[in-house]
Amino acid sequence: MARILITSALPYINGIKHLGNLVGSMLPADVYARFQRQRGHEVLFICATDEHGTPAELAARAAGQTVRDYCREQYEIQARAGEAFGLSFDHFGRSSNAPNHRLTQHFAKVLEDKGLIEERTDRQIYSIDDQRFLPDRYVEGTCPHCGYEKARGDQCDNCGRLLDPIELKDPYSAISGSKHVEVRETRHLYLLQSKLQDTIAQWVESKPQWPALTKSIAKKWLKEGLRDRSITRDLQWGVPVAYQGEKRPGFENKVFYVWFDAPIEYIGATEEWAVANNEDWERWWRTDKGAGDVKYVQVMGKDNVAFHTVSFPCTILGSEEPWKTVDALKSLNWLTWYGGKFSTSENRGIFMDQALELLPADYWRWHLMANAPESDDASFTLEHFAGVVNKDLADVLGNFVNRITRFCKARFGEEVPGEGAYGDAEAQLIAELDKRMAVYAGCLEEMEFRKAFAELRAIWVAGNEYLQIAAPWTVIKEDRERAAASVRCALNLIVLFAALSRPVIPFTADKMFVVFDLDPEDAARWPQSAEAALSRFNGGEGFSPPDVLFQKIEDEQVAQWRERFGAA
Ligand code: B3M
Ligand code: ZN
Repeated sequence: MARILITSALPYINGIKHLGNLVGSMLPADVYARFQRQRGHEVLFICATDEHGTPAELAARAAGQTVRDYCREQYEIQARAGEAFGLSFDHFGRSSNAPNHRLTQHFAKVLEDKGLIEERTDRQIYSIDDQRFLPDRYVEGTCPHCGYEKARGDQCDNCGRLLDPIELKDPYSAISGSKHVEVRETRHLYLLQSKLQDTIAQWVESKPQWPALTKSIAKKWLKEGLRDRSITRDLQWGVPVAYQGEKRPGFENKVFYVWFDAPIEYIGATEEWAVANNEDWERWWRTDKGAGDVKYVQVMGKDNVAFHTVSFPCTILGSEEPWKTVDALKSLNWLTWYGGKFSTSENRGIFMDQALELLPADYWRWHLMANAPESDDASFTLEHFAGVVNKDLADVLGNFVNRITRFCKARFGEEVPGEGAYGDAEAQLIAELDKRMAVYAGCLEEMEFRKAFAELRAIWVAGNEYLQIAAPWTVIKEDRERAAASVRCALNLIVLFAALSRPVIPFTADKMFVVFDLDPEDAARWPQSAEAALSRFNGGEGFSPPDVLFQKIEDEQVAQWRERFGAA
């Protein structure tokens, strides 16, 4: 039994997440966590809301709330949505909680003691009307290189050049539009990442098993050379620049930069979990306290990879303390909404709470994971979604379960028939299943989700084909024993399918176990072989046919939803 720590990128607090966010980190992490639990490993699956930074302050202001109240409310909303989607976090924490404050301040102190932090004076744009400094994206203006008039402070979208906000011509506040801005001096803490270039390069080299997308992003940053980066901001809401309650002189009105504290919350949330459950968090995070044998897996969208392969490792490795670092890092591309961006403000796309008003979680979970944006960006369309649900879930899996349970009830009663013996057809099926199950488990282990779920679909199809050939509804007319054996085999298949499908469609899998009155936790233990799985029931076990497992999606529904969610 291995110990596996899994973290999903932390969803930002400002508003409920859309389907693209869901499949970009939380859902694949959940599927992997469920799979590893079923395999019998000790899993700790951690997530949290990422609550600091300018966007949270602005969203709170727009909502007419204090940022504290806003975050509390949004946290509850996201926690509920996650639960409704079956995201099986062992803990869903908050980066604004005390453990993260303490740990963030601890890391800053240690890094400073190692000579990796220094105070520097910056020149930044200050908005007099907004009464705040305008970092990064909060100032816009004319690009000094190409003359584009809506260049962002950190980058020009027209020519692609990276910018320093003070280079912009005719700068204005992206918050209020005000041009009443000036350059002011402000002091910040800088993390001297340039000094860690070799440390990080060596560490990245030591991870040959990282997937190509992850590795290429890390290498690109290393090649450009690590730049020192400011880790504080002129803001109220965040982790104070303090140590053991003492604010740093001159930093009374500053906090740590959100991207400095957010990854530390992986550790902070583990501590929250440990405190709530009387557990030990250090055995998951400190290699001197037993975390040496933990496998640590991170899952995130591609835009977060640099922060996890370079910035956060600078914090962790720079401390020279024995912290656990990531072993496997799964990164995903974008899911688009009809080829464009999901957008709350423009009412484009489906958000987590809305999705569940339309259909149960498993419909979405299956479609999103079976078509996960892995090798490339993927486009979500309602038409494709409906096609996949109708075919894979309703016609293939759902129909199999409903057809065989009803047939058995009608012809043999509500007990698994014990007559007849398995023959060639079953032997062939078992051979095919064994092969496919090995491929499937291997893909899940590697977090190759599209391939994994193509294989799972093939397993369901193999069951259908078997039933097609065995045709108990015809055979029963001449050979009742033969029909009984194939019905028994098919009923056993339902339990096997449930166990194999549970990582991705947990609610349905549990309904399938309930058909036979099995305890899901127990019945979902990962099947060792198809042969063993298909001889679970030998006859006499009771069952009751379930209601239709999956409803088909009608064309009119698709048309309605297109209208409602702004399909292009
Ligand atoms: N909150 C994801 C985002 O908002 C970001 C992830 C943090 S992971 C430590 O883009
Ligand atoms: Zn430009």
